[in-house]
Amino acid sequence: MKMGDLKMDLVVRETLFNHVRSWMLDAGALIKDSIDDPLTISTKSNVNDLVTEVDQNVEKFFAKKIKEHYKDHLLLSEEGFGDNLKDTKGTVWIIDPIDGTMNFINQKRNFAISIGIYHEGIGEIGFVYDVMANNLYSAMRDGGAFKNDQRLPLLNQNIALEESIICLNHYWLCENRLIDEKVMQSLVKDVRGTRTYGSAALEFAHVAEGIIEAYLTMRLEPWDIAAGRIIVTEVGGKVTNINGEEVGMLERSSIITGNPNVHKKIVSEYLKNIKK
Ligand code: 2AM
Ligand code: CA
Repeated sequence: MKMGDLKMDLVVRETLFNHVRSWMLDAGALIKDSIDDPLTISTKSNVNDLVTEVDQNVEKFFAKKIKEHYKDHLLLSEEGFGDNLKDTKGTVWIIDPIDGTMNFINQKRNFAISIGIYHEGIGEIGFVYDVMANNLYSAMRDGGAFKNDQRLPLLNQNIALEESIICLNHYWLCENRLIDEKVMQSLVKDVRGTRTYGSAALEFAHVAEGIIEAYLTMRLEPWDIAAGRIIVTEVGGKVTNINGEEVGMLERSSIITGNPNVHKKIVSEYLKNIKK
């Protein structure tokens, strides 16, 4: 294989981008139309790990579109209608049909459809759709990131940790098996404020938009971050595990994403000694 083959053809990519954008809006309209209908809720790994028929139907909607229009593409997705991937070869759609399922069920808002498209392991296209707010975040590699039709500026490099808002799940401030909660508590004391939105994809989008400076969490699946990392990267943000190392496209990992200097400071001054 020649080096050039690793990158997706620009015309192919733009057509693909427009297809995904239009299907994303169609899927969002289907969700909005049925938002007040009664839900069938099931649990997965534990009582708070939830899935509904809507999660499954949105994933099936995209699986069908991919089969119809992009037969040679592969699908890695949360709810079981995708392919069994062994490596990062080819063109892979990584889909979370509803990221923030608990919000979807309890709040009927603050959830997103998340789609990242990778070609030979390189992130090419990312979409995060905040369905109820009707905000579509998107990016193409080296093409910048957008919120709806507005290009997002590069992140401010000079913001200090003390002026920052960071997002994290409050669970990590409680005594737990994985990390030292005292380090997390000192981080929370040092920043300007904390938030928890409960949708990793949206938290990535908010980092890209520059309305929060960082988001960190201890366990994420590939579909939680696939789209968001492409969007954050396009505005100069960082995405690593809590040791500051790159995370592979198929890995389940801890994650910190953020403004470059805030990310650097949190990794080097707080997360270095956080593992139990
Ligand atoms: P989900 O709604 O698609 O399950 C909530 O803090 C965020 O973490 C959401 O993006 C949620 O995705 C994700 N999440 C929840 N439980 C998880 C788990 N056990 N492993 C990985 N990600 C999880
Ligand atoms: Ca999900």
